[in-house]
Amino acid sequence: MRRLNFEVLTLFPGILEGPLNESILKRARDKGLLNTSVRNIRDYTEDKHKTADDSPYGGGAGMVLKAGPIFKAFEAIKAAYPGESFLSILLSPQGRLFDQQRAEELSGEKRRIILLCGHYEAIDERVIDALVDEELSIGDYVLTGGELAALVVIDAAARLLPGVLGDEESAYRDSFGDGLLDHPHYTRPAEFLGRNVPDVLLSGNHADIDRWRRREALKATLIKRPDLLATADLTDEDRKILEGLRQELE
Ligand code: 4GX
Repeated sequence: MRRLNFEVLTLFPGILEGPLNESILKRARDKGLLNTSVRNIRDYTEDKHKTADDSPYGGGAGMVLKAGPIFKAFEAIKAAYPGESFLSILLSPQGRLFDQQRAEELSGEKRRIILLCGHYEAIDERVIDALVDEELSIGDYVLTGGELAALVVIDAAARLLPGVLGDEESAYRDSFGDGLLDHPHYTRPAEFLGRNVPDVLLSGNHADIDRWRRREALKATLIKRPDLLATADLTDEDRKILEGLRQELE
């Protein structure tokens, strides 16, 4: 059985709690497919004020997450799983962009994955040098902390584990698997606000429906995210359809 093990290090464990205890992630945890442990970095401070951050050397505004407590937390994790190996990831806007390919790779990861969440502006560089294997960013924008990014990584990787999605849900697993955007979807009623469901979807002809969906996926990708076509899994037939769509859209 494939299984994912995450250790999350954060100053705000409560941010992770809700999302890990709802819906598909909750079910994956209950089934033993996803194992998550969330540790508070503050528990690894050693002074009486439980100081996790400090002002930056060289001056300037903002606070820097101290190295000491994070080193202690890593030691505690390693001591809790003797003989195991770990992959440590820092969530940061300086990281490589997280994408579906990295999600797929992580979903097959055998090592226990440590997700380090910085709050405040920064983290002491010696943590990155000595403890961090990889920096990942979930996008080119600035969050208040790494916790939401850690949840994104856990969510995207966990849903790719066999058994996490039910049969109904797993049909959607491949919607990005070929690198294309999804085709449009419709459900009852057949007419809504004067707009009709495309006839082909009511036809019962599954070959026609598959062709329509593929064409719509290609069309959506061509219009909304043409950059994805460079790396998408395309057949010769797909390329012909795209040529036709480009003509039509001119
Ligand atoms: N994708 N942030 C991390 C604090 C911080 C700064 C530098 C380590 C180094 C983000 C993102 C993100 C905001 C999380 C700054 N920690 N994380 N935080 N975008 O914006 O992952």
